[in-house]
Amino acid sequence: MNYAIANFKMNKTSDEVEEYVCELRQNLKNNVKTVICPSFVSLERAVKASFGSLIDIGAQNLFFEEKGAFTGEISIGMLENIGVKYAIIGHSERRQYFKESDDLLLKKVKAAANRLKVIYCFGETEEEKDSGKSLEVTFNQLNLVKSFFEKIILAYEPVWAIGTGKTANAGESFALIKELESKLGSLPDCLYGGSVNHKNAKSFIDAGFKGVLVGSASLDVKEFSKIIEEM
Ligand code: G2H
Repeated sequence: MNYAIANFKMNKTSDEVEEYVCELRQNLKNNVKTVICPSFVSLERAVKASFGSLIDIGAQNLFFEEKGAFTGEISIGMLENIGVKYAIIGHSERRQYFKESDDLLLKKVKAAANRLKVIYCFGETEEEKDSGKSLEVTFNQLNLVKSFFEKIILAYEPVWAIGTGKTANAGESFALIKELESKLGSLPDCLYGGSVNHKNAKSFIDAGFKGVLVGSASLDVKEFSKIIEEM
């Protein structure tokens, strides 16, 4: 089963998310696990709109504590309670703009792995790639969560390819995944993310990725439906 996961980032109101899910549910494929990750405030309506369809709903982030004085944070229990099934952890935008550290990401994965399906993102920056550090950086990012490999899925998102229109070469990217697999023993299902659209989605599946994590191109329901169709 391949995955098509939409990461809306900070886009779309709840009305727009509901309308999107209602349209998308007409255009699904049995062999593609489709997950929509809207903002926190739209999650509950997205779950309701997806009810009885093949779509699952995911959060873009979470906090590792269950409750308490953590102003502005959302717990796993709160997500479970409204029917959220997936959560993205470690997206490069969280690492870069919100300074999420390895220590924090590990706590999040540890807290969520038994309760939600975690999509753990990893990938090197352009600078790291240019200095020949892709393998070292991505190995360290994965090694951090190695003990949770049986419970999570991965998304390789080279930072230089995110929202830039520069797509990584599918074959070269999967070669890196193979190297990581041989260094780490085994790897969970790994998706590709970074400027995916309906024209390039299939190349990542053909190369060996188990699906795609789509940002900008997922915002248009017709384009995201075409991506699903291509897989
Ligand atoms: C990478 C991706 C989705 P985009 O962040 O997670 O976004 O497809 O816009 O590069």
